Amino acid sequence: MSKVVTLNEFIHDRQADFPFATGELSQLLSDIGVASKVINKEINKAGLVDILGAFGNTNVQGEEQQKLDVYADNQFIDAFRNGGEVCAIASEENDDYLPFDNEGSRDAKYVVTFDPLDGSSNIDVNVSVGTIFSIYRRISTEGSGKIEDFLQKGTEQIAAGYVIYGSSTMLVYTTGKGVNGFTLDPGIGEYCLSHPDMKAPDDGRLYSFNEGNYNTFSGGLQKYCDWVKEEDPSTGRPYSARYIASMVADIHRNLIKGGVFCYPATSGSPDGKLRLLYECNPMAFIVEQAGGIATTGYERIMEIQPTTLHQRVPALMGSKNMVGKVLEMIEKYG
Ligand code: P6P
Repeated sequence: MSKVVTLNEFIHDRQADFPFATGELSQLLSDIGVASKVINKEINKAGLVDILGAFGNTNVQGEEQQKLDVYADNQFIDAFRNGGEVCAIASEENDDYLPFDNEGSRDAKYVVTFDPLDGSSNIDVNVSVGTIFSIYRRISTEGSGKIEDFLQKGTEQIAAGYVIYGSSTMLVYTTGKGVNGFTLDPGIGEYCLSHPDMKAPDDGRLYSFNEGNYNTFSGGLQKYCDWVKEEDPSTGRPYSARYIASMVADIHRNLIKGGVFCYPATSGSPDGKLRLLYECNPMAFIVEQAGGIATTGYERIMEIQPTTLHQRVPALMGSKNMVGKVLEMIEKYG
């Protein structure tokens, strides 16, 4: 039986990947792991404890805040503030970024953007939800973090990852040297390396589109959604629709089995629904590091210059050849 490698052991072993590494990033990744384990416990008992139901507030997106959203947000904020590696955070649940002015954090070298609990409307129907995070090196030179620290292109990410709270709880991350997945072993309370060097298959048969928006898709996307339904055994068609309205779960499945995820501009979300800083960029970093493509349909997601914290972009990402086919249809039909 091969030796179990825990997340902390792996992070520590890979520290040498970073020239002049002084351990801060390792500590930060470890802090994220600990916070996610605390949140996982609450998610697993959500049906039992009266913490379901909307918190009553609405977040900057105008979405009702589920109590677990707020709980998860607070857990990560406390972990980052107390960990001493982060000088500021930006989160889906907070209208503005949050600078840390406590002694140990004010001069820290990293900022983190995160969605503490993506897909949280799925919690009370027991569908997988996720945490998504991006880590950047600050560019401001003194004091607490500043807005410019967050408005960096996705190509500047030092690390990115997600936690999927599903049939098992997994933490998947990249530091730009491949993607590795760790499954939480509840028996020992440790994330253990279960998916080393994850690679997205170049091809697949799963497509993740909310076809309820079909009528407002661009011509190219409508053509693709028609194309996947045609009978053609030589290309494995018809494909299978797999969409559970939880970005982390949909993309995680597609990374493993091969597939394409798309949340384009729609009449309800003319710029797309998903947020650039803490959903699309981190997931794009992971997908690209796993050998896939992550685009808006017109440009590489990680090349977009952010202008605001909560800006939305269209998202098309997954297996290289499947995304390529969608791009071909967009090129031809708009
Ligand atoms: P729709 C969840 O609310 C989320 O932000 C993503 O996780 C998911 O992919 C998308 O929205 C689902 O949106 O409009 O299809 O329900």
